[in-house]
Amino acid sequence: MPEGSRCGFVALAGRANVGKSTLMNRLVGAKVSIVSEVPQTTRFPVRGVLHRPGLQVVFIDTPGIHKPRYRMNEEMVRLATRVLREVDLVAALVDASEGFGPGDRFVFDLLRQARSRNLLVLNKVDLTAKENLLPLIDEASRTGLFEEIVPVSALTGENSDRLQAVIAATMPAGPPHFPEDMLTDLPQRQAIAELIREQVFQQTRQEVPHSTAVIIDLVEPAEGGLIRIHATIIADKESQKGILIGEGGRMMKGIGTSARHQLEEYLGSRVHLSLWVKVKRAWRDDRELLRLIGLPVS
Ligand SMILES: Nc1nc2c(ncn2[C@@H]2O[C@H](COP(=O)(O)OP(=O)(O)OP(=O)(O)O)[C@@H](O)[C@H]2O)c(=O)[nH]1
Ligand SMILES: [Mg+2]
Repeated sequence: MPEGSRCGFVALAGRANVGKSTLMNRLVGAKVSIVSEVPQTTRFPVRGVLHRPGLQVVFIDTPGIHKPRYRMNEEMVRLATRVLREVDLVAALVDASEGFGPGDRFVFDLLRQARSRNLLVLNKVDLTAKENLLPLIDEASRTGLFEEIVPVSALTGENSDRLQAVIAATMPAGPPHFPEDMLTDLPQRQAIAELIREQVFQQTRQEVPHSTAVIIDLVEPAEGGLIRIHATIIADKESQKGILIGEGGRMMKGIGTSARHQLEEYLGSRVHLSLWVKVKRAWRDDRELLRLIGLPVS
């Protein structure tokens, strides 16, 4: 072990949509986890690794903690809660522009039960006046749960250096866990599915994002250095299939074009992407399918 080397695991936790994935990408300095304005975007823990001389921090972006209505969501919340007990530090996030609500207090209760070391991140400070932070800092201090309270904007990067320094200071001694150039351990197929799903989440509305999943059917090198990808978007109703395809196939085309750009950037080569839409009723309660999309139902 290199002398003075430190390495630790840090969970990013909180209710849905507070900016956990945006913050992880900011701290790691690369796009590792997908982001959208739709709550419950992240469906399973995603690891992102920060490398500094003598220091490695393995961040674990977790699904937003929420009231589950389907087996899929039960599993999302179970995985997120389990991570709290497995890490050296929990960075709990709240949306500072909204203040604390019952969802945040529920997360605080989980932290208390997990007996984790915690710090509190007041995110989205770009959306609120500084004086609104004081009552939040006050209330958070009174819980006795947090070693530090750090206001940041994951979107603009404001104060994220300070957050990084606070986190780094708490990391235990130990050798690096991941090789130097590894930013995530997400398997390539799953990363591809996530990038396509991100476009579905960003381009559709209401219930459609929540009722879709993406399955990768094929990834293979083709002539001219091209990578051929076949993927199926699963919907749970005919009507959602209709929305996903759109008038004259317009929605499918929009999702396909932006997903292809994202995939080309991620894979560093040209991509030929074919997308299909299939209806599979009640897939969110289907163990087989959940396993296929990376949610190992116990
Ligand atoms: N203005 C502002 N928006 C932010 C900030 N951080 C995240 N967002 C936005 O908030 C929305 C949710 O961000 P995500 O990073 O997907 O949130 P999350 O906590 O990972 O959400 P789930 O995975 O659904 O639990 C997106 O539209 C982000 O662009 C911030 O600091 N400021
Ligand atoms: Mg997320």
